[in-house]
Amino acid sequence: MAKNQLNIGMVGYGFMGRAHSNAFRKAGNFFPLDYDIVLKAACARSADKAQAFADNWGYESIETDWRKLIERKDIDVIDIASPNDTHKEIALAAAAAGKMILCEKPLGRNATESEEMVAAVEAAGVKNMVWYNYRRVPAVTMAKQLVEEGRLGRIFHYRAKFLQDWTINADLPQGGAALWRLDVDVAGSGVTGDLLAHCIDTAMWLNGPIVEVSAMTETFVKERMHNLTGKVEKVGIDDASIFMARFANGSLATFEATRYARGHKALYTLEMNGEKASLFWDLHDLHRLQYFDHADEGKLRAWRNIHVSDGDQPYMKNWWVPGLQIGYEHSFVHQVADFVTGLGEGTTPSPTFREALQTDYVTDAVLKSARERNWQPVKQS
Ligand code: SOE
Repeated sequence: MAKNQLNIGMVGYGFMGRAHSNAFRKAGNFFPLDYDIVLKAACARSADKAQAFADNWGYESIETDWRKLIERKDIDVIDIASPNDTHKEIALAAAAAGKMILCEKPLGRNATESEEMVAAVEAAGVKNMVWYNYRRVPAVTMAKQLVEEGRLGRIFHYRAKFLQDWTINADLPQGGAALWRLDVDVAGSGVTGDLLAHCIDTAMWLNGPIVEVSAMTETFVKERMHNLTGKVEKVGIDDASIFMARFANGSLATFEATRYARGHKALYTLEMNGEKASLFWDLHDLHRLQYFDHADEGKLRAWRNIHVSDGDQPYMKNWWVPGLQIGYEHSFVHQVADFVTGLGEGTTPSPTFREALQTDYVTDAVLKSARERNWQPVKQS
């Protein structure tokens, strides 16, 4: 029987445009979906760049103005994979046109923008989801299952880090296509919105709401040449951000992100310590979940190093034979598969814009706490 088509209109052609496009192409090969995903159009301001991207990934057509893309009747889903300063305007227009929307993280540059985006999709009643992809790394999804099964018991501690080292060079410019993450007007913030947002999303998914934070941030390189103006300009982003937090369930947390941890490229780690058990995950070893269960027999009690690659572990029955692992890009494939499966079943895909807004409430509170050097309550959505 012919399947319905789900036509994708992609805005953006960078790192995330590639990650999402790869996921759209692969999801139907590995997961039984009710829809055929069609890469209908790719949009970028430069026709050459849009065409090269479309040719590489198999998009049928291109647009050079996202407004035109949104007007097209043959587009069902607008995927926003362009820099953060474009998210709100595109999302508002796409919602008004009745399109489903997938948006790269963080949702807005700040919670005020995100609130408008949530109001727009909820008023329009359109499906919406934010690409917090790490939830769908099988080992992380399995951590969620273990927590939900009550295996950790009462949670005492949550600990997360996201460490990189790619901006240490003071001669690195800010701004422009490759370096907009360093330009505060485009990005909204530095590592708080870029890296800690991932840690916070996973943390609240696993351990519930964060209610208060106390933070410090630092900008180590204060001025950088701006690629668009050609002038040396003040750097407005946070290069490093560290905060303590209290969760609604009473557990205590520490979070750290930096782009100045020499030797670390994308070291995202998380750990939870509960009354009965603990777990630990490391993005550099992403198929493994470390698990310690105090109920194990004393003389054999130890951290288990679980290679999450078996058919009864999350997502893995759709991939290879047991023992063969998958990687970073598959977390995006899983997100597409879950989104499309949700459409068939009429369920709400997660994380929604509203859930991502809650992450932005935390990052806003972190930045405010760092500015004011005090504890900040976190607004609840
Ligand atoms: C930044 O270097 C970055 O690419 C983030 O923007 C992504 O969200 C993160 O997953 C990896 O690091």
